[in-house]
Amino acid sequence: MYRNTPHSISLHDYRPPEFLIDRVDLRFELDPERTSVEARLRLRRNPAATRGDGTLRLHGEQLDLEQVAMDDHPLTPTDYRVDAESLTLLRVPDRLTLLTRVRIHPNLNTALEGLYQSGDMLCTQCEAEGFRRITYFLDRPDVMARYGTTLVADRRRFPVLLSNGNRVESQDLPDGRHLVRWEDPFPKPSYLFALIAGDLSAVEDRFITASGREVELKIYVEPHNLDKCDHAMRSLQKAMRWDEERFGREYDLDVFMIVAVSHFNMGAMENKGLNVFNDKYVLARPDTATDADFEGIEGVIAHEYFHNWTGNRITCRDWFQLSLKEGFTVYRDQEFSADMGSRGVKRINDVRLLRAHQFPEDGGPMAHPVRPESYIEINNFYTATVYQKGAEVVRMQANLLGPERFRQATDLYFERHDGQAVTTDDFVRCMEDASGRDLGQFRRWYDQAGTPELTVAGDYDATSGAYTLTIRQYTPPTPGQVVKAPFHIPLAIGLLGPDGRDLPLRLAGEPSATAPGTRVLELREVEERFCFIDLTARPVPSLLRGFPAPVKLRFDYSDDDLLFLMAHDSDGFNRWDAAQTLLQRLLLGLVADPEAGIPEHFFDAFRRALLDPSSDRALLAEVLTLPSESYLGDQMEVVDVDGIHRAYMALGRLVGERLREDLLRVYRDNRETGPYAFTPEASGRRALKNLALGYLMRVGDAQALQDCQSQFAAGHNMTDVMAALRLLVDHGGAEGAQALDDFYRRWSRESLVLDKWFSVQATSSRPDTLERVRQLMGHTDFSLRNPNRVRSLVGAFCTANQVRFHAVDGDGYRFLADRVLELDPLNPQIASRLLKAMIRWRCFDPGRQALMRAEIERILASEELSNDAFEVASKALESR
Ligand code: 7MK
Ligand code: ZN
Repeated sequence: MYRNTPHSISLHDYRPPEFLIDRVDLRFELDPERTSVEARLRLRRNPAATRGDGTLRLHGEQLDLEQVAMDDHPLTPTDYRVDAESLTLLRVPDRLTLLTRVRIHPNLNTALEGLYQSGDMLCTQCEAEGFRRITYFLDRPDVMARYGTTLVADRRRFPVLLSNGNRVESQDLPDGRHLVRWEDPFPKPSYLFALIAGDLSAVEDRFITASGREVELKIYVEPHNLDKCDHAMRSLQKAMRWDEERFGREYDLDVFMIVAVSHFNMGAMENKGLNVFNDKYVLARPDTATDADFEGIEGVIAHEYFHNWTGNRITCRDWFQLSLKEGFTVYRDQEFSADMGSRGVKRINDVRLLRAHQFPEDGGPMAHPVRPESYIEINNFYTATVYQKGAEVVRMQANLLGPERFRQATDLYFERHDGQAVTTDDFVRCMEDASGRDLGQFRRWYDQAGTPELTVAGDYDATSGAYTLTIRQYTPPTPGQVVKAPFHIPLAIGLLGPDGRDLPLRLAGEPSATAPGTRVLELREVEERFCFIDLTARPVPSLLRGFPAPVKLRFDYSDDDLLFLMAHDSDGFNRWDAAQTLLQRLLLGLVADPEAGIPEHFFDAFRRALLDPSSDRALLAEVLTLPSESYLGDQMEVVDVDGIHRAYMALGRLVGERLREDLLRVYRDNRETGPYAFTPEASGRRALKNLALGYLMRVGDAQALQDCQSQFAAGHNMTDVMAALRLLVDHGGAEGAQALDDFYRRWSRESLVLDKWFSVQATSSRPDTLERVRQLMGHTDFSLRNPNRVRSLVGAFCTANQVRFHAVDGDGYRFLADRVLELDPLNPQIASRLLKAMIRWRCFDPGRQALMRAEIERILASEELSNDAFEVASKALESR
């Protein structure tokens, strides 16, 4: 062992809190160097808890304790104990008022947890366990209290003082200070507390709720960003309306505030009435933000807003239940975005993300169930499994129940549990109670880790006209869970006839067929058979339509089957999936044999798709996008880093060469004409055009280069500028350098745009990229203290540049380990996230394995490693 193994926390050890807190009154005297926090807690013994040893232990970290008083009597150090993590009162009555005063130091808080300084403002981040860095408290989500918060600060430096709830008082004080008091009428767990102090301006609007109440909406930003808030405000209003219509959820306070901050560990935070955002998910103007940024903002604004009901009004009993609020809220934001844009394209992108991040996580050393069993550091469990797979698990229940029943079930959930801290099991029980369905076996999705593999075989018997599907499910072992019980899996399928149309479906034993289209089969056993009858020819099965469950599918399709599905499947998702399977097959074929030819029918299909006048451009762009190099790696027994890169480049170039004329036409026909609009139609046009330009640039002809340069120079919008810049940087030479220079000169004062400048260089596949990244670490605009900047340079290089990060000499690994060791003392959350880039080290060849292992060991050997990084590094090395 390298260091004392930190304590691991288990779900089975959950006990209700011995004390409850009914009310908290906080008084902050704010100052970046030393802030004083006075807390008055009204506590009482929890009647539902078993009695402990008579002591009261409050969480608290990095607090300078100045005063403790119980029921207005000052305590002396013999009445309590203080250690690095807690304050323990030795003898306490059944009811008490506890007063503490502590000092904290926001300017020294580089971890960005608790109260910290971001630029000239002060802000908080308390989820999951940051509140204990602000004051002594029962910092656990099942302790819900009413909060009153008084903020005192210098009026000139901090004219705006915000906290949760409603502003109930504001007054000037002597010495240039002022005071603002906030009162939050809704009981909440401490992780939802927030405060903001700064010199901020607000964009204001309003919303009239379904029942006719007026809500004030405010987005607070630094004054120079006031012109980048329109899209966020419109997104918020859309989200509020949608939640009323789709889920019957109305907003409940008179004001809803969003604040954009530039130093933030995550995307955003749903603090009651005062959402705090990474400014990346607020600020957008057509010339500064891409379509992907606009989409991200709409989705994240909605996500945080939706938490008001799924998270805040109803919260988690403990952090093992994180997916109760996150899985459900992600499902809700996915559905919202599907309704705002193109449902089909949204589903494709969500599944792409799930496959790219969650599947590998589920197959790696940190695999965990949607409801984890144990953790060392909860911050390591804000994962693709809890979020994205959690959303899939909610989606499966919504699909199993159908829209009406699901709505009844969520109504029941909101009514039954309003104001409570509950579990994922409580959620499923509402699904059962409202529908009368038994979800006993379904619950395994919450407690078994791993991605089930469905192996499907189809057998057509021409004499009887029967087509039998045999389906086996198998879930590989995951750490600590070797044997898996079978899952309850909804499987939406259709059968295509020789003309490409859906066939009527009739299972043996059924009196008649269902109408042509999709049917949902429900799997429960390890192996099941479904025999379809009345078929006059061998059908082509369209399996997993719309991706009904987070599983992997194995079916022995021929190339012709895939081309057929790609052309005819009535399910848009499966048309895309067939194309991706085919592309993956071609690419892996090229990896195995670089001389393998590409069959002519592939180019024909590609061309037909490209020229189909009826097709939706956004969907088409998805169909014609090659699977990423890292995704291809995930499909191999041993990742062939360089082989994949060669194949990827070769196929891209071939497509460019063989379809040059058609691509050129598509490029020209879809160029920007009017002003920028963020609509599915317009962004689909841009996606397709830029995809075409990408293929053309691979060919390396002068025409494409010229088009690319003009697109960059025209600067219609950031989507087109970034697409061109990326291609020019990959092209290299004087053109690439010039574009980077121009871009820097134009945008060096817009921090979010500058992040793009860093990341476009970090993700270039040019051979000298790591050298360039190292240089950029020393750039005056680089800082390890800004998480967005770290992600845009270091994160982008290590997670979105497989061929360069995994360089055979191990230089990428050394670079990452050095950054992790440098960052860990400053910001363990960011360090630990970066470190996850090496967690799948066992998927590579022995040489790379040894190099990565050595770097992980070097990190683990560090004396002062955080729990965050320790957990990831030690789990990475655990024997299988
Ligand atoms: C999203 C928690 C927060 C990872 C992804 C988010 C976080 C981490 C936003 C922070 C959130 N509650 O709303 O889920
Ligand atoms: Zn969330």
